[in-house]
Amino acid sequence: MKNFERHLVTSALPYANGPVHIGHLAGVYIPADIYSRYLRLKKEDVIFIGGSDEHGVPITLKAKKEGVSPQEIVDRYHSIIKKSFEDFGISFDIYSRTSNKIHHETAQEFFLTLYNKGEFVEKTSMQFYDEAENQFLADRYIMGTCPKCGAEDAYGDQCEKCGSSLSPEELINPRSVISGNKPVLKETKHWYLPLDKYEDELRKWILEDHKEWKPNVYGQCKSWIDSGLFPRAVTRDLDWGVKVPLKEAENKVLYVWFDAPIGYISATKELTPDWEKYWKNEKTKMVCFIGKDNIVFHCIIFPSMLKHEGTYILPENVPANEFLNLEGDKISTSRNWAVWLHEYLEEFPGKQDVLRYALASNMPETKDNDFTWKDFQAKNNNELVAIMGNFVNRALVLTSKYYNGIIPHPGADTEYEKEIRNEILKIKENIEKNIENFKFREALKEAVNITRLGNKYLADTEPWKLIKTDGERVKTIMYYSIQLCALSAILAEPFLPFTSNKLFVMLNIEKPEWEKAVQFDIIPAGHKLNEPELLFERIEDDKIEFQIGKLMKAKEENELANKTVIPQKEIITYDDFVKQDIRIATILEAEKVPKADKLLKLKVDTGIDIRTIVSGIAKYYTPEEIIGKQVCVLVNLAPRTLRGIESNGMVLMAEDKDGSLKFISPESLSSNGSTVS
Ligand code: B3M
Ligand code: ZN
Repeated sequence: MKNFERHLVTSALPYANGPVHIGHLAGVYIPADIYSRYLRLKKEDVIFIGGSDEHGVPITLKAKKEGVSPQEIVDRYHSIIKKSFEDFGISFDIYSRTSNKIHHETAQEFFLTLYNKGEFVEKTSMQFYDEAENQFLADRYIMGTCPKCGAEDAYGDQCEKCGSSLSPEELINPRSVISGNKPVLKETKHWYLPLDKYEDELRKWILEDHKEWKPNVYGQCKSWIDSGLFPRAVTRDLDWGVKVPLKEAENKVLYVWFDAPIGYISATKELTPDWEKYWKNEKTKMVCFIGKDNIVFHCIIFPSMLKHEGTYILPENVPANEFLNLEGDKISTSRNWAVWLHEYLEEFPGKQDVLRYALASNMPETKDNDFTWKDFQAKNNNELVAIMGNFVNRALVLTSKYYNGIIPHPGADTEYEKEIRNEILKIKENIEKNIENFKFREALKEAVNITRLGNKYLADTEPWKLIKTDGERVKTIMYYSIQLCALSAILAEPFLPFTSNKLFVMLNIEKPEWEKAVQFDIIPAGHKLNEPELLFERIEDDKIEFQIGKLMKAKEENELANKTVIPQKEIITYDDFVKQDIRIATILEAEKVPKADKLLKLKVDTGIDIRTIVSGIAKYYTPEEIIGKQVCVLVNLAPRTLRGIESNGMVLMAEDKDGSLKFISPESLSSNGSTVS
């Protein structure tokens, strides 16, 4: 094991093309934050790097869709994302962005070093081109049928259905995402990172030297390497991104996956003039937190770039998480199947730690996991409130009641107190060991065990009974209970920073050092506590039902959007069509038909006559709002009797996918009796 002197913690740079959701937090930012907070508490030299990834096709596509510039898109989402992270206490030392000048310069310099060392392979090839749009179709600009699984909406770089990584020429029936056109092939030159040449060194570095990596990460790397590596283009024919710093490549930019990880370096430069100490010194331990879809980039491509640039260290570990699903379904921005962080905070103000807790205790560390609102509620009510909140509250309230909030002097320890001391030693050790091995769920469990222990202590010793017979013993029990509160506040800080702070305030102490969290004299006898408050509150069913309702609504809207339009009916002749006599008419009167909740009885002026029509529109219009309105009426329909009323004709309506009805009306006032054809 190497002896490291400092830590460089990076977390994947989210694309600035949308807000962040619980999947982002659980997959990357909560584990990275727990790890960094822990190292800081241990007084290690650590920097925690984050930022927005502001290049790449997802951003330009979004800009195009909204008719705004890519810069406008990234400005908007960078600030939303940054704020969400701050709100949830993700303790970055810097949260930067890749549109910064310093990043463009750093990425260009990096490219040039590799270029000058002759690392790249230059290749001219035929690539897909959209003639109507005058644009090459890189990555997500091209779609087609996946050659591996047959999905019809695979992208030029990846099929989201089966997860295969693709290149555009593999797609069957390729089409341009911008215009839908069939692309043509056009010659272009690009620069490639020859991963095939690096295969042996990668095999040794990962498969032999990093057997300790998480099995999901190691496994993915092994399968990449075993199936053979190929040169990877690091330039693109696009106009949004970091310009390729070569005269002959004026209209090209760096591939987003080439520039984005360099973003970690540029952000460090921005943070400190001492940045080289973190990036170019073997005594630094670099750990990259990412989601599983980023493994190849962080384990194979980025390390190859760093190694062949020549002056940088490589990641020591890449603890990628799997995915978090939501209520049994894949989280999806386009389907609005997500819990957005900014919306959560509006609906659960001040409850950052509840979400942090629910996500950390259910983190997809080894396999995909599911977030459900019921589970969120249970974790809050049965764990945070019932275990941690309950213990702290009992300890503080009893101390306030018996001693006016002043910590009593303890008597001699009994076996029970000795046991508690031993337990705490074990708990702290377990928390440390688990965090250091990226087992955050286990670590969190241990942190909660402190208050579990406290609850058992109170239940076993029953100070509320003892106070009548053995006041001295109660002093010891309350003294120990308060120390346990303090220990829990220290050891839970990496996971629940807001709660921990709140607890320090109630205990009326400054944050003690992590290493002290085995001692039982953190708060001295005679110290006065502040007024106790509840640490957590129950979340009732109505709040949870509201959230579930929101998701159900998103599901319905989606299903609706995906419903196909009714197919065309069989062909008719002009003569068939003109048999219908449709006229503009004005609604003169309207009233509800008694005992029929769908029907309105209308009196309309058709220009020919004034007649009665019964129409099934009561769910969509009130009688008052339609009086005076002009509509289209089929006047030569045979009369029908509905609820005893003779209806003479039919008001034409547009029926939407969800079955709702709307009038078809002339664009401007027309005379009644005008024909419609
Ligand atoms: N923006 C992809 C993603 O959000 C990408 C990560 C970059 S990390 C350098 O999944
Ligand atoms: Zn596929």
